[in-house]
Amino acid sequence: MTSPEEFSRSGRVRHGELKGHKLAAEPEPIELDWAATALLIIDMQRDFMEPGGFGETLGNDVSPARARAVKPIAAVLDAARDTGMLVVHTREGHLPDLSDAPPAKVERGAPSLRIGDPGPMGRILIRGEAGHDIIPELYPLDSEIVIDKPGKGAFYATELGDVLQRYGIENLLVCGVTTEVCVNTTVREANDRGYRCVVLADGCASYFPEFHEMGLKMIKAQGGIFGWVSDSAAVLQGTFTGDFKTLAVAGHHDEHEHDGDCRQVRLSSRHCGRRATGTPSSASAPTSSSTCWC
Ligand code: TIU
Repeated sequence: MTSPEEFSRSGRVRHGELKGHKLAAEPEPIELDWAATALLIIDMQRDFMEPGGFGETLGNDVSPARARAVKPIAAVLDAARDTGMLVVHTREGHLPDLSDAPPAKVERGAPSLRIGDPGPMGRILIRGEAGHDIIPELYPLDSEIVIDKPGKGAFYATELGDVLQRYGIENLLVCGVTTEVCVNTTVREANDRGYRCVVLADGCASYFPEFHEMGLKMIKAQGGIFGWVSDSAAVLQGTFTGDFKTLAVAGHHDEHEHDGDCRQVRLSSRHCGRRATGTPSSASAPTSSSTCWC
């Protein structure tokens, strides 16, 4: 078994792998320690991507954002799973009693349906409702971490900081929706906490194309004031191909012993995902002794 503390030492993606390789990015290429890097997918929920959800009730046409971001994220997610990179999904949403939803947020604007109102995918932006869940194309594996967040930033009132620290994560590949709201807020929070953030331009989307462009510019301006901007092709070509992938997968088999309960999914995770309580859900970080993180 590999504990979270051992993650960066014994995972399939090893420290120093691809040393000297620089990921193409703006404002300048960046060398990352891939064993200390996590893929962070922000709020790819039905509530933001499908008609009848929170995004649409705010007055937005949600279909262009979905058309834009899903495929690039899916490609990087697939590669991250193959190489054993830590994958973290987030979901914005609130408790059914709205005790974690500030009135200032619930009352703002003039949406057709407010947070907590019943909609076609269940109550708008409420945990446990169909609309709150992640879209099928990017659905988390049981072994992946899902962070439920009440705010726009993924660090506010969540366990994300603790989880990343336990796994020795220093760098974040960030994608999701929307570029200027939850992606930007999270990147700013992460930057202040010392993480190197590389935002995947084609893996992000906004309901407003101009905000998407400006949201990315704000991150990479002034020498990368909040982080770097790259894209899915650069990540895939630069990091998940050739010797790196071969070494990574071989390394995994060398050192990983499965017991009868372990269900490794298509070589997709450094941890096997056996979890006593089942589904990907709130607070599914590996804090429980009932969770197998071998
Ligand atoms: N409205 C909008 O652009 N975004 C949000 O409300 N949440 C996220 O960005 N996830």
